[in-house]
Parts: sequence; structure tokens; C-alpha cells
Amino acid sequence: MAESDNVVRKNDAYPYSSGGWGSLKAVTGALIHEKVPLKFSTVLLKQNKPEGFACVSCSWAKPADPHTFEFCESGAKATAWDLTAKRMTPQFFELHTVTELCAWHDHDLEDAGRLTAPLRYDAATDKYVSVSWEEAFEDIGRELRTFDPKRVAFYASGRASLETSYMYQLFARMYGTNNLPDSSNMCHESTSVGLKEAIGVGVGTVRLEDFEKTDLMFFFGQNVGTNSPRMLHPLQEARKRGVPIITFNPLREPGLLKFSNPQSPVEMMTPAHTLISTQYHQVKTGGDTAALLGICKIVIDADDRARERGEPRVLDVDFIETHTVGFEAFANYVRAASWSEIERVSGLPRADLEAAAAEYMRANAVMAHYGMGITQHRQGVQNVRMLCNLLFLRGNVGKPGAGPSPVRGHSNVQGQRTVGITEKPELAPLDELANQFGFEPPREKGMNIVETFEAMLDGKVSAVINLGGNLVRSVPDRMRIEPAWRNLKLTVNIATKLNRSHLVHGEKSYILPCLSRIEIDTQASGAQAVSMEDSTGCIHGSRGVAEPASQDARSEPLIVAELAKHTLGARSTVDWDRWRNDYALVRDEIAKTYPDTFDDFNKRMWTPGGFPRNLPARERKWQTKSGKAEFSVPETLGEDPDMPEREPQSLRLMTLRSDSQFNTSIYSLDDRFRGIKGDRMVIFMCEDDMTRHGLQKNDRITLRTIAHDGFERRVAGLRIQPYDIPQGCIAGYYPECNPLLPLWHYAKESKVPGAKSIPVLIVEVNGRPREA
Ligand SMILES: Nc1nc2c(c(=O)[nH]1)N[C@H]1C(S)=C(S)[C@@H](COP(=O)(O)OP(=O)(O)OC[C@H]3O[C@@H](n4cnc5c(=O)[nH]c(N)nc54)[C@H](O)[C@@H]3O)O[C@H]1N2
Ligand SMILES: Nc1nc2c(c(=O)[nH]1)N[C@H]1C(S)=C(S)[C@@H](COP(=O)(O)OP(=O)(O)OC[C@H]3O[C@@H](n4cnc5c(=O)[nH]c(N)nc54)[C@H](O)[C@@H]3O)O[C@H]1N2
Ligand SMILES: [Mo]
Repeated sequence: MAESDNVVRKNDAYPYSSGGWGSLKAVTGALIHEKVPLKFSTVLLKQNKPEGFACVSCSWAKPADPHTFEFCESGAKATAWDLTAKRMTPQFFELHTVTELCAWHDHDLEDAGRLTAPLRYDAATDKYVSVSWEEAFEDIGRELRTFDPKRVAFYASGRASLETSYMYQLFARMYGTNNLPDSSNMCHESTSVGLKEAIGVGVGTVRLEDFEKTDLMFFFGQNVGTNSPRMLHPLQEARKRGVPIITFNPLREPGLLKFSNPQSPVEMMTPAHTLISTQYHQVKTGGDTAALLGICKIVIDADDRARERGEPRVLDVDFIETHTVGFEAFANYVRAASWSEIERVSGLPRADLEAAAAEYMRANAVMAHYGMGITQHRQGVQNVRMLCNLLFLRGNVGKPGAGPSPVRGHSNVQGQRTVGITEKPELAPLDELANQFGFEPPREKGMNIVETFEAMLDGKVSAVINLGGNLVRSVPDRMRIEPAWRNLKLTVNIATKLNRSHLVHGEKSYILPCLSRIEIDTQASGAQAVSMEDSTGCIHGSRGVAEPASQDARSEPLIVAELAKHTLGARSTVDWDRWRNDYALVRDEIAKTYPDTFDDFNKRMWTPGGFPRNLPARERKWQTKSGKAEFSVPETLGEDPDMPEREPQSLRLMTLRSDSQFNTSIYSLDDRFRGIKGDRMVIFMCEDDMTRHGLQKNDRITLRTIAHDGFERRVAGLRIQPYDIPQGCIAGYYPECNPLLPLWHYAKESKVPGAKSIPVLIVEVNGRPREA
């Protein structure tokens, strides 16, 4: 199929390519708004540089040979958000009660600036009041000692360094629990489970160098222009070599269509741009397993015919025989699958899948990039396994230029798992920790995010420690969660900025302001550095370059060390003071626990481009149950068990990000790429559905979740925005739509909430009830 058939359409009315002048304007606007001092430009020059700091936005790889401006619009906004000149001092809290602040918008809370001093909630005045660090640590330690450790959860949001994360998990385990829920539980846990089963490692296998060797890329459910824009550089290079990119996404995302490189004077001066996607398939939400099945069917059929005719085989027979199990069962399932079902569930005509399969069969090295559109479904793990099935057919794992490429979110979310933040005891180095630190770690499974909140609803959680994050906003079922969160005995928030989770506090609540890693961190042994792992499994050092937001903010490693010391006391053999004074000592311990990856950590962390973690699947060594790469037969075509076919008016809601937010941090109410200004209470809907539901542009609707568990889940005041999106599928923003997402609507094997397929009905239009 010609490029233009699938990509550039007459009705593609979006003037927004990613990058370009719009991008520069957006960054400048953010700087002015944040009153960021002029030295900001020198800070940006050090972003993602071997001797500088790792950006606090996404986790995309940092090249060994960086561009002069190795940052993007999103990264620059995230940096501006941290380096803002605005401050939230204790005086601010004297002026505002917590009840009053609860009425503030998420944007306004964080926009009021960086937290500067430790605070404790004071019930008598309903205000956060200033407290000394020592008093805070002592009180928190004393409180924690009174709880059953199994009733305490230690959340980690994914931004904290490897050093902090390692200390944090050790603290939790010495305290007596594996309750280490993390943001990955809401994000790429479907990857961690699915890839582990399929290829024996829970992370992607591609590295930056593979972009130079690939000859085809897939993009499934990842919005690169908004969420990992620096990845556009290697994509653009690959496109210049003529590498096709085939995208599967319900929305025509401008950031996946074309790219103007702000670092290329030619593209900035002329309307020239690089086309990103050479084929763009608007799969139905949740239809990826079906679409992948269709492609596999064409490939296997072609191979069956080739074999019958004695022609060269289409499958990589040698790879399948030597390296995989389960092929026959999978192939038989695929041969039996019906085209009408594939077309119905994927929403794509067979011809489109044939066009994608034709490219796939021509290519020798294929990468599959993917994001939340794959993982945040009831069938999230199955989706990941289907992607692997497709790659296996032609040996596209463990060879240059090929492999699965989950594009991770938070800048160190992958790394925190690498150093032990997990509720699953089998993934943690418990024996090594026991030997190294002379204690008996808990062996039973801890709680992940969904389990923590289920337990909280049952009154079985006493305290939550938050290393970053904004859980009452980011988890499902906000209207049920908030009252349960208020019943906690203790909430401790290590944070850079105030957010709603700090306001919906427990009986006792602390806010402990921390440094951002963009800031200079000086401890007793001198200036400190930290490290992170990027999306491609490479580990980098990071050194702060800006003045700290406040003399009374503390580094994350220091805060964790002090919490551990004050909680564990003589129970702990660790000299937490030495660690907080010199993070190099923490890295030595990480290297002892994980010698395969972290040997000589302190030196190697400054390797340009980072040093790679140990990834057996890259060498075609499969640490799976069978010792081989495993095909798997999907359970269903991807239909959602919570999506009642019999409700003809039902719609499938996906919740998404704009370019002006980082998760629950809302930089502004605009969504430049999708052409939205000043409003996040928006529902994107196709014209057909608008007609079917009798709606006009700008009508305000109320959505109700289809669920029969006795809870009424509604969000009102959502404005209708006509958009190019498949029929029956609608989109809205995260976190505004989270009250609609039931806690039990998650991927079975990974418990990742199904944030991309919430079954909903329209129950009100412009304030008037509507019959379902
Ligand atoms: N600027 C910015 N950058 C970020 C973040 C941010 O909030 N702002 N968040 C960070 C984090 S934590 C993460 S996890 C990543 C998230 O980055 P992404 O993985 O890109 O996540 P989303 O923005 O949720 O969008 C997912 C994309 O999937 C598509 N989609 C939805 N449902 C389906 C489906 O069923 N099938 C297919 N094929 N596609 C579907 C949507 O249209 C959308 O384009 O970004 C990280 N980077
Ligand atoms: N409906 C729906 N829900 C979703 C998603 C979705 O797509 N749809 N996506 C899910 C995903 S992928 C994720 S990752 C989660 C994210 O969920 P969370 O981890 O809970 O949320 P964040 O918005 O990333 O956290 C923001 C807060 O972190 C703090 N912070 C920022 N920087 C730092 C720092 O350097 N150190 C510390 N200690 N704190 C800091 C600030 O106080 C800020 O307010 O949400 C999930 N929820
Ligand atoms: Mo994420």
C-alpha cells in the first residue's frame, strides 16, 4: 500500500508536527510562566549529557554522542517545573487550610512552587505546620514501630535514583515487609510479566545502536511525540535511511505523523518535515491482539504456501526450532482464526493488515515499540505476548536491529525494579540481602498497587510511605480511595511539590521536601552523584547542576537513610550515616548484591551512553520456565470481559496524557498536539458516534461506568470534541477520568489497571439525564 494511503489524509487537519517552532514556543512559555532564572539555558545544556544530569521526564536512552540540545519540549518543561522560582514556604501554609487547598486544581497546587521545609499536619488548625527534620524523623520512626509491618506500604513513583531505591527497598525489608508497590504496577507491569514469560527478561532488548541496524519498526499504543520525544531523533535517522514505521493507534496522534526537528535549521526554516509513520492503522481500543493475530495469520499462511511449493520459507525455521517452544499450538490457533472476527475486533480491514504483514515479511530486523495502549488493558499481558509471537515468527529477538521495545515511563522506573523494588519475593535478591546485611528478609509476597488499595478499602492498611507520586490521583476509583486514604494512621510524603495526596492526609501526615536531581547535592563527603537505568537497559550517572530550591530541603538518599535509622534503630546492621554521607558506598553495596550488572559500578556509571545491564535474551539465552522463548496462544481476541456486548450504547474510554502534563503534574490545561486549549475536561469522539448519540461539539456530558458492583462511578462536565477515532471508542484525560476506572478492572496476570478500556455510558447531556 502506498505511504499516502495510510498516512497523509485530506482530512488530516492537524497543523501540529512534533518538535518545530511550536515546541520552542511552548518551552519558552513554560520558562516565563515559571519565572525560571536565565541561567536555565546553561542547565539545559547539561541535560542528558555524560557529565550532567539525567532528565526527570521520560526514561528514553541517553546517547553516548549527545546532540548539543539533548532535551525535548517535554523534558525542558519538566526541568522548568522543577527549577521554578516559586516557593511554597511554611508561611504559605499559615495562610491556607488543608480544606481550602483541597478545592484547588492539581495544576494550581504544584504551580505554587517548590516545597521548602518539612511539614506536619496539625488537626487543631487544619493546617500543615513547620516541623524540624529531627522531630519528623523521630516521630515517623516511633509511629512505624507501632504498626504491623504487613500493614504498611512503601510506594515508589519511579523518579528516585538507583541508590535511593536500593536503600528504600532494604529499609522496607529490614522493617519487615515486601509491600513495595510502585508506579510500574500501573504502567509496564504487563511487560515485566509478559516479557519474562516469553523471553526470560522483564524488560526490552533493544539498544540505541539497534536503530542503525533495523529495517522496520512497529509502534503500538505509544505516543512518542508527547511522551518520549527524544526518541524522535533515532526514529528520524532511521526514516532517513528509508526504514518504514507502522503505527497502530486508535487516535491519529500528530506526534506520530510527522516531526520537525527543532535542532535542524532546515526543518525549522521551511515547512519540511519527516513523515514518522509510513502506515497508520487506527485499531480499535483493545483490538491489538486481533490485529497482531491478523498479521501472524498472513505470515503463517504465506509460509504454508511457500513450504508446499518448495519456495524459500517465510518463517525463520531455524530460530523457531532451536530457540522456541509452543510454535505448533500457536500456528494451529492462528490458522483456525476467522477473518471476520479479526476484522470485527481490531476494527481494521484485512487489506490494512496485509499491508503491514507485507512489510514485516520483507524486513530482516524488526523492532516493536509499544506503550500504555498495549499494557493498560484487561488483556495487557496477552497483548505483550502477542507482540512477542509476531517477532518470534521471523527470529526478531536477540539479533541486531530487532526486538521488543517497551517504552518506559518515569525516568528510573525500570531501574528501581532492577535494584529490588518489587512486591514479588522471587524477583528480589533476598538471599543476597540476607547474607550481605545479616538479617532475615520477609519471604511472603507483598502488595502491589491494586492489592494495597484493596486492602486499604478493607481497612487493612495503617500507613503509606510515598517516595514521590500522587496516588489518590493516579490510582483507579478515586472516589472510593480518597475516604479510605483519610483513614490511614500515617502518611509520609517525600516530594518536591504539593499535590492532592498530601492534602487527603492520614491521621498523622508529613510532607518531607526533597531535592530534585537537577540540583546540586552536597553531603559530608562532598558533591554527590546518583544513577538511573533508561528504557534500553543502560545505566547512567547523573550530577545536579542547579542551586537547591531550599537550604531546608534534603536529598532523597538522606531522607530514606534517616527514616530507616529512626525506624530500625539497633535492629539494622547498616551504617545509614555513612551511606547518606557518601552515595558511592551505596553503589558498592549494589554491586555486591548484583555483580553481573553492577560490577565496578562507581567507575562505569560515567561511561558515555551508559553501561548496559545484563540481558541474556539479547544473546538468545532464555531464562524462561522452558529455557526457550515461548510462544503463547491468546485466551481471547482481546475483548474485554467487563465490556458488555449487550449494552448497545456502551463506549470504550481510554485515558491519556497531553503534552502539558507529566502524569498527575499538570503544567497547563493545553494539549498542543491535539489542538486543545485551556480545558482538560474533554472527551474525544468521532462524528459517527456524535450523530448516533445526538451530540454537538462542546456539549457537556456525564459519563457513568458500566459496572454492577453497587458503586456509582461518574464524571460530569466533559466537553465533546470531534476527533478522528474509531467508532465506539472515546478518549479523555488521565487523571481527570480516574474516578471512572474501577479498581478491579485490571490485567489479570499483572494487575495493571485497564486505563485504556473503561466501559462507560453517557448518562447526562448538558445537565439533562439521558435514557441509556
Ligand atoms: N510529556 C510527558 N511524558 C511522559 C509522561 C507524561 O505524562 N507526560 N508520562 C510518562 C509515563 S509514566 C509513561 S508510562 C509514558 C506513557 O507514554 P504512552 O505509553 O505513550 O502513554 P499514553 O499517553 O497513556 O498513551 C498511549 C497511546 O496509546 C494509544 N492507545 C490507547 N489505547 C490503545 C489501544 O488499545 N491500542 C493501541 N494500539 N493504542 C492505544 C493512545 O491513543 C495513545 O497514543 O510516558 C512517560 N512520559
Ligand atoms: N487513568 C489512568 N491512570 C493512570 C495512568 C493512565 O494512563 N491512565 N497511568 C499510570 C502510570 S503509567 C503511572 S507511571 C502512574 C503515575 O502515578 P504517580 O507515581 O502516583 O504520579 P506522578 O504524577 O508521577 O507523581 C507526581 C508527584 O511526584 C512528586 N515528585 C516529582 N518529582 C519528584 C522527585 O524528584 N522526587 C520525589 N520524591 N517526588 C517527586 C511531586 O510531588 C509530584 O506531585 O499513574 C498511573 N495512572
Ligand atoms: Mo508510567
